[in-house]
Order: sequence, then C-alpha cells, then structure tokens
Amino acid sequence: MPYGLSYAGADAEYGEADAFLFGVQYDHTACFRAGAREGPGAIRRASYNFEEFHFEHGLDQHVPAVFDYGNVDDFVMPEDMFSEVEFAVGPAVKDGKFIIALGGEHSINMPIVRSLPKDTALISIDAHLDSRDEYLGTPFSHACVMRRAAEHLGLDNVFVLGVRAVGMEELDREDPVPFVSSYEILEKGIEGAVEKALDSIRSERVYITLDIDGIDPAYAPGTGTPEPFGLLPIDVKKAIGMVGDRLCGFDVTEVCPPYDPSGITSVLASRFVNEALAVYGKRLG
Ligand SMILES: [Mn+2]
Repeated sequence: MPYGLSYAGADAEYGEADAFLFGVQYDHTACFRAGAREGPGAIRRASYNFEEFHFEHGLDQHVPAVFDYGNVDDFVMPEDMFSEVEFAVGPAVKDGKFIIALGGEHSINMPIVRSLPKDTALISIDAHLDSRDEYLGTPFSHACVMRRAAEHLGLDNVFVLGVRAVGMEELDREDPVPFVSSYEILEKGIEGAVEKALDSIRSERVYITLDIDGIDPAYAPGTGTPEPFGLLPIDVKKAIGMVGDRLCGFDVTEVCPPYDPSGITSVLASRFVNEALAVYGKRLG
C-alpha cells in the first residue's frame, strides 16, 4: 500500500501475492445515513486486533500472501467510482488473484462483478434483496446490486441469504432474485440455506458479497440501514466455510463507523475478511 495503514499481515508485493485486497471509500448513493466511506480505514485498523494464527484452520495468516493496493480514488458519480474499481481489480482478476474488497456502500460490488468472468456465481448476505431496476433515479444505487449482478452473471447465478426487508415490487415480477430469509435461517439453520444457494447457482466459482446489515444490528450496529432480526455472526462464518474451495473472492460493505463508537462492527468485518482468506488459504496447502 503506497501510503496509510495497510491491512494486518498484507505485506506481499503484487507479483508474489495470492490475494489482492483494496478499499473503496464510497457512500454517495446512501439513502438513510452515510459514513460507509470510513469503512476501509476502520476495517484495516481493526485487523490489528487478531492473532496471526487461525487456530481452528491450523493456518498462519501469511498464507495466503496478501497485497494491499490501498483505496481507489474517490469520486462522487457512481460511474466514475465504477471506472476506478474496474481499473484496480480488473488486472488482479486476470492474474488469478483471490479478491478482497473493503467498502464503502454495497454498490462497490457492481464494478467488481462486472470484472469477474461470467461463469462466476454471486452469493450475497444482506438484509435487503437489493434487486430494484433503479432506485432514487439511478440504476447504480446500493439498492440495485443484485439486479445488476443478475444482468452480468445470469439470474440463475445469483442468490441472497438473510433477507428480511423487501419491496413488494421486488417480488411481484417475473424474475425475482432468489433468496432465503433470515427468518427461515434462524428457524431451520444456515446449512440448509447455503445448500439451497449452492443448488440454485450454475457456476462452480463463487464470489461472496457481505452487506454487514445482513447480520443482526446487535452484532453490527455500525451500518447505514440497520434491520432487526438478522443473522448470527457464526452463521456467516459457517456459510463462508461451506462455499469452501469454490470461493474466488469476498467483499464486506456498508460498515459505517460513525454509528458505532464501540468499533465492534469493523472488528467483525475484519474477522470475516480473515475468514475468507483462511478458507482460501487452506486450499493453497
Ligand atoms: Mn443491505
């Protein structure tokens, strides 16, 4: 990383790195409360909380080797943010790196998905279905993430876990985005829900996008649009583990540090980044 604090343990040069990590300080389509632009910095600071040894995986944190690119330049218009993200992540995808992105609002996932091969599936963990054609006048709003992903990857290649806030117009259409609600997950367990997702998607490669509001606000209060009755953090850990060897990248979005003086939301986000890296690292051997 050229300046500022890099992610803990991310000391590899680009060429030798297995994983490519970058931040996007973007929250200009936030509709309720902004501040997710402070996410990347807070998540990097939180990353120094943890042991360098992932004991339950039997892995040291230097596996995989991680390169921290820093944050992309900030722009106001979503189209400009998209160009910056595609410029950063495109070469890393082509070079076969495992992708880690720190948001920023959920819309930062759109240009990442556009940079992925079309034979990649997207599993989202989110309180919201985010499947609108457009929202508040733009098709690039955080509320349209899954609709844009479905256009690129196919409706049979996207799935959302943890949904509990949906607009009627998102369901009352011919092509709703498939999902399992948080109510079903809390009642029947995460395992069946992840199995449904893996049965529903077409591609072998899976990218996971985590909107931190998918988790219950009791555990992740620092977010732009908190929604009660959410997932438990341990269920999200299990979901990442169940995707396992198929995982090709991960982002965590909508961490909004100004609404969480305890900083626990950033700590949790960083822990999920470490989990994704460890699940990837295990297959490097
Ligand atoms: Mn959400």
